[in-house]
Amino acid sequence: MPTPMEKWVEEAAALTKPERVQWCEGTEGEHEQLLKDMLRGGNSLLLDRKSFPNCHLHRSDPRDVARTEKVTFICTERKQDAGPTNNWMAPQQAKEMVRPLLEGAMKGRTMYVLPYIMGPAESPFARVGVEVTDSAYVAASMGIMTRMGRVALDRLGRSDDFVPGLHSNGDLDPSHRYILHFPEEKLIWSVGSGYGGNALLGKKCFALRIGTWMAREEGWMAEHMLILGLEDPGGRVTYMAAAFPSACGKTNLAMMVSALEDEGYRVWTVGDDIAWLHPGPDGYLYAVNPEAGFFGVAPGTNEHTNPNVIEALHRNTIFTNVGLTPDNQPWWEGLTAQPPQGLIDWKGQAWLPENGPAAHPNSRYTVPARQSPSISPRWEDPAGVPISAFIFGGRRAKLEPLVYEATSWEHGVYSGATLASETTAAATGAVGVLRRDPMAMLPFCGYNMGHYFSYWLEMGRRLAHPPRIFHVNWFRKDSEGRYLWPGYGENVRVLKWMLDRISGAGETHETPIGLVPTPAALDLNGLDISRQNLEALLRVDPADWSAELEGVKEYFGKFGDDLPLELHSEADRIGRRLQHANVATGR
Ligand code: OXD
Ligand code: MN
Repeated sequence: MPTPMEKWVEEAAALTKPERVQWCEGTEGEHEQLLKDMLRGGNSLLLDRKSFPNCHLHRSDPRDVARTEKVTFICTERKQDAGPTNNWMAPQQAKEMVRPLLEGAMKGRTMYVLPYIMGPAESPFARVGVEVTDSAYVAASMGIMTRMGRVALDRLGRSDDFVPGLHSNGDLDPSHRYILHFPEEKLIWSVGSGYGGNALLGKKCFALRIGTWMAREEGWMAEHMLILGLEDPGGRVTYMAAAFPSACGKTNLAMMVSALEDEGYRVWTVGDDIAWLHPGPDGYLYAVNPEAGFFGVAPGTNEHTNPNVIEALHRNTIFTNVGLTPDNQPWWEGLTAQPPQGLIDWKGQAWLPENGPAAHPNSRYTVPARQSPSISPRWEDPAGVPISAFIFGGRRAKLEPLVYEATSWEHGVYSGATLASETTAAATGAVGVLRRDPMAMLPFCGYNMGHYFSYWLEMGRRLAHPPRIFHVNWFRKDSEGRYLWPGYGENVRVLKWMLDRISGAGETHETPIGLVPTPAALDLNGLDISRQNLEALLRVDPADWSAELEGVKEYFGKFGDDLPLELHSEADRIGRRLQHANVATGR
């Protein structure tokens, strides 16, 4: 008797008609073979064996370089369950529309069957998925990003508790591209894109979109959050999880080399993109990282911004859409101050600066997490790590102070729900436009976001020790457009203030939007920052915030009755405080 997984794979093969089917076991030899298949595909090459052993460069179709939110759908029976922030189609209609694109799509190709686990293999919080794909690049990447192969089959046995995902590159024509989620039956279909976020189905599709749905049904949380441990001079490690929109520095923060290392503050990486959080019997939330690798943005990464990842990605790494030096090493903007001579660009052409950057702005590295020198000894702890703080952050040139703390769980949920950020290259569309990205989950929440806010509020009530909630902005600029805060390893100074707050210390100044540190409460030892810049960084301008509040209220209108009343009350409370402050400053 075939297992439920075997049965599903047979059906997928009957639909897509591959020439051959390869079940992946997850061995090293097999990984090598997948990389060879990828090389045979013609869009990949082996990098310099000496300086980058076992590293590959993959060039994708130039029309397929980022997540495509316009063709990403949540397919639920009722439109309201997908909510106003998701594209919606009824499941039947979606399947009828997309099935013809999958029929025979794998003719002449190999179907790789990738059973995988999201989460540490031994963890009660881990879940099994299976992806079938006709892309060797996807198969090799899934081998890095998940626990893939026999380990998943052993965990699953004959159970039907797995999330199936059908992926085909199709013809890569953007007009034939669909990323469909069927949360009611926990199924994923993705066709027409080989890009990571669209094609590595364990990541955004399962761990977030289907994950949020499962989490609400089962009483846990699936979030777009890094997880880090901050070690203090006494050796105690406090864990924090942070949600920033795509390409806003989650990986760099999670892997930071602390500027306060001499004082004994050190950062340990548990995860860089996704957190699955479960309430523990002691009333704390426990986080596991469902992934096994980092799929990070390359441009801007260097010895200063992320020395740990630079060390990690010198072996066993797949680079996607980066530039290439004449001696076969990867290169991207920001890696070195000057581009080397004789560069090949991400499309495989001799690089001409007038044609744009050598590396695509959303070019990536895919690297095993265990290779980071900063990897936490607890990153695979089956029980997860207890979370003491949630941090929300966006990319805002103006308005948002460097950091503030919410005064209550409800206020913290409000600060997450109103998160806004300037858009980046991680998704197709204009870059640098301000958009609301609640909890950094706008592209990833698998159900009605209004209901998701309610669920957040409910979790706060359920937890005896909910994490404290903070909001950060590393990206505030002065009137000349220069960043006010140095960022990267210096961000530990802000984390240290959070640690002080968690332990009941850390001086604050109360503002209408929350608790901002007094300048003296930040450890600025050894940092050259002017008093003026510091004040500008911590400033809360009541008039600017009043304008922001109008934008928030308009945004809230989008959710109608699905928006929890608590969030309206928070907006009113902040409005009243801003009014007082405006009167006090005579505006
Ligand atoms: C990612 C993203 O790749 O958020 O992590 O786009
Ligand atoms: Mn992400």
